[in-house]
Amino acid sequence: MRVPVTAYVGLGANLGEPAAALARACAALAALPGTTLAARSSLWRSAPVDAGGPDYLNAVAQLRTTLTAPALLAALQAIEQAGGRTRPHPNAPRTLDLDLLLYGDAAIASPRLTVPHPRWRERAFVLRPLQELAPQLVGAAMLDAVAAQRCERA
Ligand code: PH2
Ligand code: MG
Ligand code: MG
Repeated sequence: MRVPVTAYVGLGANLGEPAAALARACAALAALPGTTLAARSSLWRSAPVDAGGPDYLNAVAQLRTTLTAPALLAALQAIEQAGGRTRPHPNAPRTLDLDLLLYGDAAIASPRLTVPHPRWRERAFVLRPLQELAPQLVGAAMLDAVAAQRCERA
């Protein structure tokens, strides 16, 4: 048996019904094999970063999982597909985006997967919900650096 790993997943949506999409995605995460949904952040409303379109709803989920990181990534992509995700161009508005932010203390750089997520420290819509679940991972200086990004509890 593999030992469970604590992983953090960023959830986002800015098309369709974002709150419903995020709720369904959390249920799908909780139903993954070998996985429990340990905690879920509040919903945060955020201005699009490096992108256009409507405001996003964002959240972070904390998982305990025996899935490998590549298996978890594949599962996240399958949940995105089930949520109607299309990929017309990078950073296009989306009905559901699930990003693997952290997988234990693993550092992975493969063609398909980079963990920790390369931009997790730069984004208020990741740091603020993550701070609710794992304050030890989000220092005050990190939050100061993203203070100009509009991001408020929904
Ligand atoms: N996701 C992006 C690009 N920009 N902006 C916000 N506020 N929230 C997101 O989830 C987001 C974004 C690419 O995945
Ligand atoms: Mg993303
Ligand atoms: Mg993504």
